[in-house]
Amino acid sequence: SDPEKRETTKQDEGKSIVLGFAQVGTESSWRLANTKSVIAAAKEAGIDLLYDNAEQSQERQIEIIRRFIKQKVDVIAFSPKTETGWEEVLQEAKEAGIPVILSDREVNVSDDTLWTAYIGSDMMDEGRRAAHWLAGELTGQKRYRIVELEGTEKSAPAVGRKKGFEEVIRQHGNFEILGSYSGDYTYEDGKKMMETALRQHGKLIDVVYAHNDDMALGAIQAIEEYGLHPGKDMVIISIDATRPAFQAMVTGKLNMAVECNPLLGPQLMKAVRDLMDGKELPMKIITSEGVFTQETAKRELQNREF
Ligand code: GYE
Repeated sequence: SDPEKRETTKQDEGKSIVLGFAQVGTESSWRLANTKSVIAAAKEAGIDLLYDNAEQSQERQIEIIRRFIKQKVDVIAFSPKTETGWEEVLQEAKEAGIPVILSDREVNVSDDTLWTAYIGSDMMDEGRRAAHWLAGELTGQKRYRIVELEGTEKSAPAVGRKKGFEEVIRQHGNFEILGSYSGDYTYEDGKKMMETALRQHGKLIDVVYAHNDDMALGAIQAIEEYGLHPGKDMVIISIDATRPAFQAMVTGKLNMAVECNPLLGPQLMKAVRDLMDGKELPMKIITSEGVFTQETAKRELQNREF
């Protein structure tokens, strides 16, 4: 491109870019790794980061975004707690001319021009991958009964991971979902939901599908307290594949984890810079991910960065 014709950017003027990041909470290992990644990447990229945490309250998250708009940050990024309820505040950002990047969770708004780009995983595909693994593993005449531990109600990962999983499970005749429970991606919620599931269904449960590692680990604890062996008496699968999940696979208590990469900081900073340079961003920047089992966990554990 012709450097003469390029508009002067903030960087040319020696001013640094200001990014407002409204984190959703501190609910999981995934989230902690994500926060670290964003903070480190901003520092590395020389981007001024205004960071705040909504601690699982959508109201607070909206307040934080409103404050960023008032402060006239250059770009806003956030991980929307739920898919819905964002129209108003996103409209305010748009009117203020501040582009918004969705980090790891998508929104459901009628007007797609209210956000600029989504950086994160394909949640439906994660659910599908969990189900494909199950279907390959549990074959034969037996009917397998599944308990599903869902993440935050109406959050994009909970919606996608449920939909993708059920889509594939339905194609196989030997599975049945006994019950679905809903928690906030925390260890404590996972444990409580599993205690309820065990009270209702006891030994009938063959499989526990948790929408994230922390809930799976809580469920593992509940199953052990109930006197059963997670990973043997019941197949336990989860999503994220963080270090604690790898450890649980190594000790044989977790059977499989679908990877969801939280280290989105570098991609986010690149997107912010590109935006500030006047480049057009792709609407969706999707991370590519793997699936891990007890066989591969041991070798991979040492390489695990989150
Ligand atoms: O899987 C879960 C977390 O939005 C992708 O939120 C993220 C999810 C992640 O708390 O552990």
